[in-house]
Amino acid sequence: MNAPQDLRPLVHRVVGETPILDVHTHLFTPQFADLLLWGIDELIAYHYLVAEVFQAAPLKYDEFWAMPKTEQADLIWKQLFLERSPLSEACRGVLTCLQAFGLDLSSRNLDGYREYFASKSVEEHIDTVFETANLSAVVMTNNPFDPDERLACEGGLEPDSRFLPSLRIDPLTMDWDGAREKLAGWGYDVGPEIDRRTAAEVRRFLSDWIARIKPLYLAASLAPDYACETETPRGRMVDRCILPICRQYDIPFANMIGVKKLVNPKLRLAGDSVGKGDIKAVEQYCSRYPDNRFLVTMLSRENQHELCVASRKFPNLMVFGCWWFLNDPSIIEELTRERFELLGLSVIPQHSDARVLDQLVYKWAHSRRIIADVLADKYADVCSTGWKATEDEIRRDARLLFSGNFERFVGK
Ligand code: RAT
Ligand code: ZN
Repeated sequence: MNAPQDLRPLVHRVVGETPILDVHTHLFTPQFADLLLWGIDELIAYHYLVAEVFQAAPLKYDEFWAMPKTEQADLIWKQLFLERSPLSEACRGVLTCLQAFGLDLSSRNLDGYREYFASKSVEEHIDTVFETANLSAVVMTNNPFDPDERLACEGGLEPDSRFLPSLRIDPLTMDWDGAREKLAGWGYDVGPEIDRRTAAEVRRFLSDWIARIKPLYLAASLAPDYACETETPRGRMVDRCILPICRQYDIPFANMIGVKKLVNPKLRLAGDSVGKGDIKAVEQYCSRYPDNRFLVTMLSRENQHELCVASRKFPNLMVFGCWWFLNDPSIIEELTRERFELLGLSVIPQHSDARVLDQLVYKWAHSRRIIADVLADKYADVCSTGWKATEDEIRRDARLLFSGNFERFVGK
């Protein structure tokens, strides 16, 4: 009997060589100027690390937020990198980036690292990062409720093949009263109830923004109690505004389910938490609206198995990413294995959620390695039956995972 093929080195090479289309980030084209975060201070003052520094040291919220970014970074560097070892995934990510840029980690010299970034232009750095992480494109999170973003793209988006748009509409599903005030201020005739007239005006607002930025999908993050309901403001919003517009423009609705916003508001962006969602919501939306397509990620680890099962039932459901608190090696490995076993290659295994350009480098280096390892195990399992996987087939499979499934699902 022939020995099974040892495909591990080949799978790692192929996964490394396959360009990635990153389906969810918080990055922006240079058109958005300062909204595109990059460089060492942004990397260190990332909100994942802000939460960690408040755990490690007795700090006062007001004092921390009053500091300029460089001082916040100095403090986090001292507390999380010098006074204890940087073992968390978010800390390790900073080190992976510095290493990839050829900096000497043994120096631990933050000012020396700052000099490297100060010598770069943003355009040059975008090229370096895309090349290092081997990315074809990233999807932005374009939020029309954010005043700075509105300003930056009022006249439309300059097309940029590396930064693709998505329309993010959380206030419509999470805070109708707040959203209504803004819509009214922009000239939409909306009332407190989502009745026929208000729903038509919300659809007009969404149409205007779809025309302006041409998003690949509409997206909302949703609370753990998200349910398929028709009589609550959120339910009416989805049923009467979001899903009809998605059908009209033939784009998916991305559901990011399970976030508990601001359980500690003093931590600001770092103050959100996780709650278990109800898979029934996903099943019912997919079943009641067969002409809509749903990209779904859930934040709670406890939801992952049932989400895979739901995806087996509904071709209009595509699971994506290991979101936020799930974007840690042990959990990525577990989820990736579970997904390949239940869904084969019909999944988008990861997105980066990068908020800082440089994070593309570490988030993808770490995830690529794990995904390649799990894939290699799965090829080994099938090859032990006598099935032979060729390099071309492995390349084809990697393309599906890292861009093809998404492109097909969004219809591009
Ligand atoms: O991962 C994050 O950075 C979170 O703060 C959120 O942005 C989350 O990913 C989201 O898109 O709501
Ligand atoms: Zn995000």
